[in-house]
Amino acid sequence: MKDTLLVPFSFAIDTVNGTLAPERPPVQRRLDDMKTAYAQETSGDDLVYEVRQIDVPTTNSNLLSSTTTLYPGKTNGEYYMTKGHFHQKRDRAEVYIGLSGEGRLLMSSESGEVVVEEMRAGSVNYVPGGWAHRSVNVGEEPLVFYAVYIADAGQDYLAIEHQGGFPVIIVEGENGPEAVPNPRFQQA
Ligand code: S6P
Ligand code: ZN
Repeated sequence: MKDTLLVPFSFAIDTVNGTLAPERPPVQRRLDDMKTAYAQETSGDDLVYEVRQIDVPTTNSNLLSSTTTLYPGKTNGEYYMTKGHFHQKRDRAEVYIGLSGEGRLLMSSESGEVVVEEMRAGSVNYVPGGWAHRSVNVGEEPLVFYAVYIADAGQDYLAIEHQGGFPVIIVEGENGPEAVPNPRFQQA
């Protein structure tokens, strides 16, 4: 079948707050939406992050992209973070481009390997297929980044829930943010 020919388009990103022009409605995640994501159960209506997606058809080898604005804060000593996911189609890769703030990108494979990378304005993180990814705001300002990925990737949040999160969590240590073992993690 012949691919649909899309018309080229452009957006402008506000790199400090992650909003788009033309505007896109944000998906919002509050503590209440992620009660079991943290090592200790949490709740509350505090806004943790917002995602604004530039929609394209999820077929025909398009690239989906979005901004994430992850607010600063902590719950039970853990920095605010995204839920985190594997891609539903495990081999789909993704690129993260840091726009502002300071964060950590937590990546883990299905066999439990872990890699933690830094995120800041100008950072580029490559997430290969097969690696779950979660971003964490370790600074005082919103962490804003742009993500680009193959449009049919999909997000598998359940696999992360089933294994009790990621193998490590990011907490404030004596010398700043540090990764420590997640007491809830169970190798799938
Ligand atoms: C999508 C990409 C990001 C995240 C966003 C929120 O593949 O990795 O756009 O969706 O940062 O994270 P999460 O884990 O709630 O989808
Ligand atoms: Zn992803």
